Amino acid sequence: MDAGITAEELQLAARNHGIPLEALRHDVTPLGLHYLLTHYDIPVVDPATWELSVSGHVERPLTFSLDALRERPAVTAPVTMECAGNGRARFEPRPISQPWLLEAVGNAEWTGVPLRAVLEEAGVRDGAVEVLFTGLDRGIEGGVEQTYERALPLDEALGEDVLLAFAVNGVPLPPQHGFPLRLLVPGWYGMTSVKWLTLITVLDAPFTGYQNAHAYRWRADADDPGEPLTRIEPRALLVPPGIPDFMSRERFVDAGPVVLEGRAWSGWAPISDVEVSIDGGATWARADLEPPAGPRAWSRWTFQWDAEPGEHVLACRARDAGGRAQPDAAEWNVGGYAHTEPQRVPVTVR
Ligand SMILES: Nc1nc2c(c(=O)[nH]1)N[C@H]1C(S)=C(S)[C@@H](COP(=O)(O)O)O[C@H]1N2
Ligand SMILES: [Mo]
Repeated sequence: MDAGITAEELQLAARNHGIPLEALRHDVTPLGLHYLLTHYDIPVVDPATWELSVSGHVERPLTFSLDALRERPAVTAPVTMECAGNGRARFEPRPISQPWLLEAVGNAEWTGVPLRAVLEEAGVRDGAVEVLFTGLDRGIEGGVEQTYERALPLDEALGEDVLLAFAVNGVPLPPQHGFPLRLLVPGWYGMTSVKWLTLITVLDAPFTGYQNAHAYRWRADADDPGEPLTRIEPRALLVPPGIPDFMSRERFVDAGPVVLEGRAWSGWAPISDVEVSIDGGATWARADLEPPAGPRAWSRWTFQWDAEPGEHVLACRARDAGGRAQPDAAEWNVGGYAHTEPQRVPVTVR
């Protein structure tokens, strides 16, 4: 990573923490170890007066209290979430925003009401094209004052696994993850899953607000309108083995057999292969892959390494069943999104 990290980037990094990579060992990421990303301030919400309203291009506008939502049939699913900006700080030049290296990911068990049933109850009218999800948090971004809100194509909003989630890992959502209710769109990058949700508006024309029209697009340069980011690109991460040096976090491992382990995920298709390199990507060998806990959960993988004394650079990379794979070199883009170049972990074996 390039030097010269700014005080503004540090300010963001201190608010929005990532998963410590050793916590990839947990099948379900414990709360507090899951990554966090909040553009503005975390609101304090009174659950007694909070309401969800469903309106716009529908037959019957609806309003729900939190209790009314909790009484509906709910489902629980393990879902891997990742921020679209994961890897941003590895681009050169570094796009200035939340400076993630690799750690903007987590896999939690989310409980909520299927959005589809709520939209069916409201009766989506002919001509609807998108559904807009509005949170309670406000701020200024790119010079535009706004409430955090994002729209999703109607067919995606009607997807079977899309949830209005009120619990995570068996407890009510904590404030930082969107209390009392958030959208959860499994398989899509995190920006889609609007926290502190209070309005659902069915639209008969595409939404042109900031978070869809300007942010979260693959833009080659400032003049490029770009294409929207949608689903999560495949990625594998490994738990750095051995023990770290405090400052550099370089790893020290004793010679002999070492079981490397990690996780891999894709929002497009199930993970089909994970490969590991112990020579910095010159040669690759297949890791053993375990089945995921659910269709939208990450897959655990392991690799038997006979660690020989010396300096090594470990790396890993994933491919999904649709043929999407991590590139050797990520393509630079204005927002610094989807840097999925393989992770590299230098290790000294003693
Ligand atoms: N209302 C609201 N929803 C939001 C955000 C936000 O700032 N405000 N951040 C988004 C982004 S960019 C990500 S990556 C995820 C992060 O969710 P988490 O903090 O629960 O991990 O929430 C998304 N939903
Ligand atoms: Mo994000």
